[in-house]
Amino acid sequence: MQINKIEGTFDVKEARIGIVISRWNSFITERLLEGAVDILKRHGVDETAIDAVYCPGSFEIPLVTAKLAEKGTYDAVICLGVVIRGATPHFDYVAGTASRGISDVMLKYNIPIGFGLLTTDSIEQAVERAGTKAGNKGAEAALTVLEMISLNRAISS
Ligand code: INI
Repeated sequence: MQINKIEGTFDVKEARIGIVISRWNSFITERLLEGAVDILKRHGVDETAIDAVYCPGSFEIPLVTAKLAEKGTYDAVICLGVVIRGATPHFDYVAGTASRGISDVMLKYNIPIGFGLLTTDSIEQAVERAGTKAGNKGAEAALTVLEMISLNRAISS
């Protein structure tokens, strides 16, 4: 085929990454952070180029993400949070507001954002997605932003 195929790689050396991490369910969000940082470092991102900013809960993630994005100094932001469904509609408000807010920031500031927000029915499901039998959602989000940084650069070049 003669088409021009443009795609990202995971080979992103020079990149400044902001990570927004919620303290709510911190025993799980800290595992997501470990997964994300591990992937970034193993793909050549310098530890000193990674800033982790802590916020109270997932509801606050969009505001902190917007603050980082508007600085214009980060190539991407990774959002890490865990919202576990309880018996009340509170879950839907927190998870829905956080998810929509994160994607709003991505489009408003035109910056790749890794969506590492776990929304699960139980703590067990969250643990499974934070470095045990179902992988690590923080690591997945980090891989995604590496590809998106590379893709953005390829499209712009
Ligand atoms: N925040 C979370 O990140 N996860 C949750 O599971 C959660 N629950 O269940 O309530 C949660 N609530 C706090 C919320 O994000 C805000 O910090 C709080 O409402 C203050 O604005």
